[in-house]
Amino acid sequence: MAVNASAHGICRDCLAPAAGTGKRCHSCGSPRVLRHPELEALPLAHIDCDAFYAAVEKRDNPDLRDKPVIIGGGKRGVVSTACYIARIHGVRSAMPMFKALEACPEAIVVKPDMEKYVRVGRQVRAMMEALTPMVEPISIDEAFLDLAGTQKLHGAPPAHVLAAFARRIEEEIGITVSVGLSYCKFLAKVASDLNKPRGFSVIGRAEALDFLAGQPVTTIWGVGKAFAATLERDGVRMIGQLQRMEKNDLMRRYGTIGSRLYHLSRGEDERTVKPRGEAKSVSSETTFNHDISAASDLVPVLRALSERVSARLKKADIAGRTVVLKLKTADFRIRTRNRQLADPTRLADRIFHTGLDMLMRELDGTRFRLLGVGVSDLTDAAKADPPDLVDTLSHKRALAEGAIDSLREKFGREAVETGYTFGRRRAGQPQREE
Ligand code: TTP
Ligand code: MG
Ligand code: MG
Repeated sequence: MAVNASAHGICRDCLAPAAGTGKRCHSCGSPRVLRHPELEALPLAHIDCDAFYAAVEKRDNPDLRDKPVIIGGGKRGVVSTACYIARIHGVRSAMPMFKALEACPEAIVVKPDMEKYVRVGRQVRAMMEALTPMVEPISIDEAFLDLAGTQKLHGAPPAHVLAAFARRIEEEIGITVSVGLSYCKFLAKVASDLNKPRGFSVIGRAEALDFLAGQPVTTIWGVGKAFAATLERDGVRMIGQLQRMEKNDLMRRYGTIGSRLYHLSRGEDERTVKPRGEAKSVSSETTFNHDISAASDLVPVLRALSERVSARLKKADIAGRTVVLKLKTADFRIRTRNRQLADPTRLADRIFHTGLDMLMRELDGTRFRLLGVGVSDLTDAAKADPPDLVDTLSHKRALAEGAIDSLREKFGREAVETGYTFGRRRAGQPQREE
């Protein structure tokens, strides 16, 4: 969305430029006006969703909206997240559930639905990647974005693009985010935390030193409780104190982290935003409870693993051109075999049959402790499995796989089993993926 550039200000509700100094937006009257002298010069953002799991659950169940909500329970019996209403009562992430309920007895506890949160996290990320390819995901609900050089593309400076983004996340996904904008990663991250939820904080170059001086040392990335205690013993509690220390002195006292303290305390952070590298391969493997050597034991496992790989390829909308088989013998020797296909695939059937052909050549009574299969030479799914190259049989199978996938989506993985995996679920359960 193109947003009109303005002098140092924007309304975060209606996105109108906010010139002047008035407290409210002169277009819509909103008090959520963002102003900063460096607003149009700063490119580096950190975006973090607010009370992420809880926000997703509130979105999906409006009855929860005005209530204190805690996501957690399950095996570990701790709080994953608390909504901001529950936080008023002192509930925090990682708190034992019984303590949380002592603090806030009226809280509604919701079991986490990780699949859903991963899905929503991906949607948020996809919307970030529509702004710039320079997105570095940090966790399920946060990422750094470097918007330098995108002004021409967006017809607006980064701050305006980010305000429009935050609004769009609310409208289209139904949760809220907080944005931190600065000139480096360290301060962008610090900024995004300053006025959560629905925050948008800016730390400019001109104010960085003063701002940091008033912050505790724990604000610095990598300074946890233990190291903060060490610093405290040396009489250092605030970043301002670090700013007055010599680099040599800091390094002599604290080693390499001393150099980090020196630079970060002065707002110097050279780290760049690194988009997560494309995956080089998609594979799935399993280690057996007992070493096995018979085709009748290995083949169903290969089938299950091939389906797992195929499902992941389909989900990511990618395909692979080379099928890779991996075996580990009972005496821990690894064998890998590769075969290149005429064209990339994402079909379980093609992965399985290619893998099977390679597997059969390895079966000579050797006992194996691990079997894996995968694809490499990843490409866009658009080029995969051209119908004219796939023979009639596998074309039919492709259609059947599509049908099976949609049945599985409806009824779950266990509902639809192919002949090969039927009854072999335990042996074929993939354990590790990479
Ligand atoms: P955070 O971004 O750290 O927290 P949050 O989004 O819940 O709240 P905030 O508004 O302060 O950002 O973590 C993102 C999600 O990760 C969170 O919703 C739940 C999960 N999580 C845990 O499961 N355990 C934890 O201890 C933390 C910190 C997070
Ligand atoms: Mg968060
Ligand atoms: Mg987070």
